[in-house]
Amino acid sequence: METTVIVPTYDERENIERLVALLLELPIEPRVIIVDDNSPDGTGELAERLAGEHPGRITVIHREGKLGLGTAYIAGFRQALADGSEVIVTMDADFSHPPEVIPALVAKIGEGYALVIGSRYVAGGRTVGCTLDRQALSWGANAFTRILLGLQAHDTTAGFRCYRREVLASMPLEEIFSNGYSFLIEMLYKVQQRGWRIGEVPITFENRREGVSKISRNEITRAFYTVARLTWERLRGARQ
Ligand SMILES: Nc1nc2c(ncn2[C@@H]2O[C@H](COP(=O)(O)OP(=O)(O)OP(=O)(O)O)[C@@H](O)[C@H]2O)c(=O)[nH]1
Ligand SMILES: [Mg+2]
Repeated sequence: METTVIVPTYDERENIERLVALLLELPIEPRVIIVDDNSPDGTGELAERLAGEHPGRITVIHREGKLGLGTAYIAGFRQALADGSEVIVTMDADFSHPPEVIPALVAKIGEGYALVIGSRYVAGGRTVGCTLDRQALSWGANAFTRILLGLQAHDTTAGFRCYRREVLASMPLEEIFSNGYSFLIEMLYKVQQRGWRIGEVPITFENRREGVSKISRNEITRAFYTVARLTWERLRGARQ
């Protein structure tokens, strides 16, 4: 299956070259789309150089400034759909998401799943290198989100995902206005609501080693608002 891996980047100079090399070596021979938001550290120029070295395998989308992770995914989705990709993977550039798991995610799509999550919170999944309070925050946010929204997946904020083309083509991408973690939660909620089959594959999530975090406290607060908004939508839907 024609597979594309979307990697949003903001200041990932230390990571992107090594990550792209690993992706291009995968047996499933994916194409790569890098969505760079004019990173001050020159990640965009480095990505262009890599694209030049691997003609036809890497596309770089440059946006004028830091517009957020959600719209970066959407820009990547549109490009991958236009390119005719059948399977679309999203992952972080910072090696938190192990590239060697991608073939297993894609294989599960082949088994009939519409969305497959690289998951910390199923048997065999784990997190390494994170402080205990960050782990507790992530675990708590997941439990809270799952219960309120009735989500079946266990890792609801994971950015390591694999979508079947039809799922993305059927989603009202322009209506999803939340960003960052909120985008991931809203997307998962909408995919489940539409009755698509969702699977999970365990991963070892490693905390970022190079570069700095771009996810702010503000983003976490916004995710709570998104869960509240979707819960409200869900309750209203149930009453009608
Ligand atoms: N294009 C684009 N990419 C972004 C933006 N914000 C974050 N990213 C990228 O999205 C991925 C996830 O961001 P991270 O900073 O790793 O977020 P996180 O994993 O929650 O936090 P840490 O791992 O602690 O840094 C990385 O590849 C970032 O470079 C953005 O506004 N635009
Ligand atoms: Mg990260």
